[in-house]
Amino acid sequence: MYEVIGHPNTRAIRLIWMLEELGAPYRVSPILPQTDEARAVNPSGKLPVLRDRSGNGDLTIPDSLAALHYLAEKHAAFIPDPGTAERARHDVFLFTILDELEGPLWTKAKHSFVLPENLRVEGIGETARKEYERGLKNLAARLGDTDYLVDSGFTIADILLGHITRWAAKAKFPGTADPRLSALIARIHARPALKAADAKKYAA
Ligand SMILES: N[C@@H](CCC(=O)N[C@@H](CS)C(=O)NCC(=O)O)C(=O)O
Repeated sequence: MYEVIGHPNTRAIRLIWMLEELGAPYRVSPILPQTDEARAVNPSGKLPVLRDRSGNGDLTIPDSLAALHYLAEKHAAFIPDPGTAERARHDVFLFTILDELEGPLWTKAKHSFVLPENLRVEGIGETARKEYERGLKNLAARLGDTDYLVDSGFTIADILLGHITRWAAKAKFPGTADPRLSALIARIHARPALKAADAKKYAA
């Protein structure tokens, strides 16, 4: 049984979505970042944390992308084999999405409500929006003619893109004008596992 520690309003939804895709048993502890409970499992107070007590030990993974990799490799699903061209292509998508799309979104969030007010830089949101827009254009230019980001099918890179684009819509960041990228995003958002993850409600 896995435990996802973190409210689904946070990046924890990535792990809940992945566990639904895998059909693996899990429970969610819907705690908020920077609470005593969060700091008890991750000294930085950041969430999510994945806990796996299914083996001999008690493994905690305090990062959503590390946890997605762990789950994908453990279940041999939703990630291309290591050392292959497909895996390299997958990892390019994953890391550039993290860098060029999540980076600006997180900058906007930090300067809107995460950082203490005296550390927030006014006007940085507009720079972040532009950077995000450029990241979307770069991503559209890299797309192949495939149903998901890589040829072998749905992967954790699609989960990352699906989560980030929903987050961007909430932050009122621009969508893409590229028809192939918007079709890909719609396909990712239509995954039944995401609907199942969304259907579960947790108190904050
Ligand atoms: N790279 C980490 C980032 C985790 C993170 O920053 N989570 C946010 C919530 S989605 C958080 O805990 N923010 C509180 C803070 O940064 O102090 C991951 O992907 O898990």
